Amino acid sequence: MSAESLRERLGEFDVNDDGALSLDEFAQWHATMMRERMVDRFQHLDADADGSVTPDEVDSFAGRAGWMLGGMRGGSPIGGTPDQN
Ligand SMILES: [Ca+2]
Ligand SMILES: [Ca+2]
Repeated sequence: MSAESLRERLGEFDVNDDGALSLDEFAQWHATMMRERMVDRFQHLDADADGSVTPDEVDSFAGRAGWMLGGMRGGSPIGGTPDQN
């Protein structure tokens, strides 16, 4: 995302049009950006795009990307002692 499009988006969330974002305005902007990222992540997880993420889809995504698992595979316990060889 370029700085220019960020500036444009800032304008969208500048509700009282004073040229700057108050905390409330920024919170709205931030929530929107987070939501976009969250939706993006959801769509990555939702392999068959049916609008719901099943445990199998999570497993398969984790297997593909090592997402949130630190790339662990097989029987390694999640959250166990770090294994850095
Ligand atoms: Ca404002
Ligand atoms: Ca699905």
